[in-house]
Amino acid sequence: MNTTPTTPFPDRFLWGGATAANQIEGAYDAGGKGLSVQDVMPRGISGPRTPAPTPDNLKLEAIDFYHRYAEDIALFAEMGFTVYRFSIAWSRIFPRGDEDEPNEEGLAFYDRILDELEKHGIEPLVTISHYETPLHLAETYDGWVSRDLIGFYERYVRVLFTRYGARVKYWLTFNEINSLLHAPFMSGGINTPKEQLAEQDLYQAMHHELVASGLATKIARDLAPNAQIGCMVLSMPIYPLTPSPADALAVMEADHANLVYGDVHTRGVYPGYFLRTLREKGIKLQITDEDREVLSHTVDFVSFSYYMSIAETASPERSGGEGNIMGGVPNPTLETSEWGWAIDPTGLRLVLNQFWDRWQKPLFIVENGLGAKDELVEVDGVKTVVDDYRIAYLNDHLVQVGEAILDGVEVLGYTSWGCIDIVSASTAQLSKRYGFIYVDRNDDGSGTLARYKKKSFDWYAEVIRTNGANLTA
Ligand code: BGP
Repeated sequence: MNTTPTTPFPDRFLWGGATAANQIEGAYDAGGKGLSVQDVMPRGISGPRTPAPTPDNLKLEAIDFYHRYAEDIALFAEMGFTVYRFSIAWSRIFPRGDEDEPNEEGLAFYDRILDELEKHGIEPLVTISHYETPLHLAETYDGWVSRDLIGFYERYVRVLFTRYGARVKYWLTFNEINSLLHAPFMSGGINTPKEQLAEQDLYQAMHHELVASGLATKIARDLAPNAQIGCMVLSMPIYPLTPSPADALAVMEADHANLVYGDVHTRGVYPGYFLRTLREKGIKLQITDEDREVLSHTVDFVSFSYYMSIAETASPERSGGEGNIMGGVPNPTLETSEWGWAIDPTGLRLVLNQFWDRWQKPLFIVENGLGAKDELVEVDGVKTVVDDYRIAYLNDHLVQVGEAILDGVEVLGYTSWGCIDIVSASTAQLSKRYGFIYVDRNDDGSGTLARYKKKSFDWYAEVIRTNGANLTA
């Protein structure tokens, strides 16, 4: 009698974790790296930019992955990772962003990362641009408002595919491309202050990024023929605050604002509802015939981040949103994390079904996790964190991924966000910890940078070893 425990996860399901260069590497000016927008955002998305890097910006050193990557990747391998998502810092490769030739020291650093991953049999999943636009491009060209950025991005992508195309099977063009309108400086390197930014320029920047993403997909067919190119969006199921048709309409309109990016990446054209938005805003996008041809190069898969769901209402007294970047109103039926993010595992099943039904493209969950205040303790003389709350959060969300797979959704893999403690994006804190591995560094910059396995480290290793059979509904 077959005693192997059953699991909905397919045999080749990829299990791992995700990070981003600006949140993990540190060494912000080493190896020829130029400044990125992150180096002048000491308080993350929620704070002002500074004229130059300031010592209170934890990202300048982060957790020093730049020097400790071999130790950290060995820990990922000990958990049994079969995939690891990381970003390449654009300003390590092109320090100013508009040079003709790349920085060899930067390229060599990512060669070393790929060597370590290869040594452990871990598949690399590379984000080409993860909120890390070179600062020079922001300050000189106003970031993606300028059509010149398409050419700079193309040059960057050609270098990456030529150098790494044979070693990297999975590429993501832009991290959470749909956050652009909400976080223009962090997401699009747009230097003009948000309150002074004309909508015409903002939507033109969106168009430039979508064209650049399509161009990366088109180029990959020649330079990296064995690679799969994915888009990456921030997912956020939206529920009507009341069953009123007005709230249902508010949900449809909020959903459209998020889904248009995935629609363009998978269908290759702007949907009618988006053209209506442009008409009603009086925006006339500058779109060339070449742009239209480039947009027709659709992605191979859709990847996304999932943390929370939100509610939406048409009523004028709607309160401010709690979302990590997007708007919406708090959902009174859901508990929230210590940072106010709604905890909704069912929402992950809903968004997997919505994306699959809408786009019929394989899906990849490339961010999901719980940011929490962890306490380092000693258990049997060993330093650790008893993070049962994180195990419960991840277990409940992974159970819902299994439900979606049983619903017929094709899911390629799952990389938990912040598989090791790193600097948060929205607040630039280290105290908002996501990892299976605790890093001894605090918000005031103190700490030894030592790594300690949390209780969730062994739990996740068992999830991977059993391919999800140890999850409890
Ligand atoms: C997403 C970003 C990630 C990560 C995540 C968690 O928007 O793509 O880079 O930071 O948010 O958010 P935070 O780090 O603010 O907790």
